[in-house]
Amino acid sequence: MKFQNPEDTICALSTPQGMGAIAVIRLSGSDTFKIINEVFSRDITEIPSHKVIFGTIKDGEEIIDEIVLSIYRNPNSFTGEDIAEISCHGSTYIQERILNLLINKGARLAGPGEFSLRAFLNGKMDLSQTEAIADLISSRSKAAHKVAMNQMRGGFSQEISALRQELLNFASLIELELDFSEEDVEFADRKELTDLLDKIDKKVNSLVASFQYGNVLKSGVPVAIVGAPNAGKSTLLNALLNEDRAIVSDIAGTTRDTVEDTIVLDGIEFRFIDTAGIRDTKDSIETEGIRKAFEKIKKARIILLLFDLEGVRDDEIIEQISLFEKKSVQEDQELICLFNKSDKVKVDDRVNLKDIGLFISAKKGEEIDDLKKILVSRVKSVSSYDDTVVTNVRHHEILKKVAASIQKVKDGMDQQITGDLLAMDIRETLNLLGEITGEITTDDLLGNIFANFCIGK
Ligand SMILES: Nc1nc2c(ncn2[C@@H]2O[C@H](COP(=O)(O)OP(=O)(O)OP(=O)(O)O)[C@@H](O)[C@H]2O)c(=O)[nH]1
Ligand SMILES: [Mg+2]
Repeated sequence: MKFQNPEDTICALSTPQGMGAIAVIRLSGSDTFKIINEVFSRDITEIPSHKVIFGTIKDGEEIIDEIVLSIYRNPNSFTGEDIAEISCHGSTYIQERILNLLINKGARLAGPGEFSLRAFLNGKMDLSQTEAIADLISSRSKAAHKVAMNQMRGGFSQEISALRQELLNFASLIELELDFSEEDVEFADRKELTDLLDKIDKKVNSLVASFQYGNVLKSGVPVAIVGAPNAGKSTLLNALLNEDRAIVSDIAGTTRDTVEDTIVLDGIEFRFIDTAGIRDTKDSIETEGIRKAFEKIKKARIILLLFDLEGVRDDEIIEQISLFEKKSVQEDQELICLFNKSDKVKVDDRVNLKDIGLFISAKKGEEIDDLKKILVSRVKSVSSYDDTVVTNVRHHEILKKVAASIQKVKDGMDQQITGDLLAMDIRETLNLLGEITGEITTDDLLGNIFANFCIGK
């Protein structure tokens, strides 16, 4: 991606598209105040930073709106540049008129994430903090909010930067040795370097592992509801969501496509996926539904395997569970067995099932609260969102490379490779760590990151 001129003064709507009570239009760059002075009813030249003033926006003699203007003078602003924020009435017509007016006076419409890009380029935030803004904006649960907030406030960056700094000190010492190569001196204590590498290795591996948890916190924990036709999967989905989301009927094969919806339990977002009942069928649409069901099972973090207690013996159920576990449950997935329609049978007789799952009545809503508690505890048992967790795919990919690169350095030490080769391998690790925080960047990297931002941020 080619960046547009960073010298331009940019403008964009920073509130959502469409009508609202108020809309905010943001302007950033060196011509900000000059442009504002041409369209605003008051001269703002003498108005200090961080002040809010009332006035009108005018196109020639025509008053477009009564607005409130917020002024931030560089370098004390989000982007580090002069910024003005126009809070106008949220009519789409007014928004359009004001934006057009600003563009006519010399501003340019901002690209996606261009305000954040400038904040990064002007040293207001590092790259991972800037990325956290996008996560913060899209957070929908307490957990997602908390990890994004921690990352935005620099918790994650500080850990990475601290590791990088320590390693950098070592790299410098080793490179210094190279300057004295004739004299056979060792400035960098190899034992200390090994300890440091072990420490970084441990930290990086725990961060890599935290992604599995971090990723579900951010995008919701996918929970697939599976089982034979008529087991009550759709009834269970409806009970969990507390609404009539999926069609329920006593006809086997009612659900053909997958039906998904989310709820937040104890601060964590869960995405439930109701699937087509699994059975042998000649119906081509149903077959496609079953194929989709298996696809969803593969991607789920938690699988709810549902059985109809009525008319099926315990040993049959147990056999089916073990078959399903072998065939369809991966190592990183959790399986929860549910025995449904407990209102229709004598549960006390089903002693063999007692310890391997939960008796529920989806229809009567019985034990659904217990199920919710189990779901939360299964997610929380993995980690806590108070720790630093990696939620960003890019960071995860880089950290995996860092782990491999550290291993290479360690191997090199074991094989007592020469200082110059060691220094090169350490440089590689340093560069990778630097890519997370943005100490090392390329236009391509920045282009990819900011292309996913919304315009106006
Ligand atoms: N008595 C009783 N009936 C239930 C219970 N749960 C579901 N049912 C009934 O079982 C039938 C099938 O329910 P569904 O939720 O449509 O079953 P499903 O697993 O989604 O079925 P398919 O979509 O065909 O795979 C309906 O008549 C439900 O009312 C329960 O806990 N108790
Ligand atoms: Mg169904």
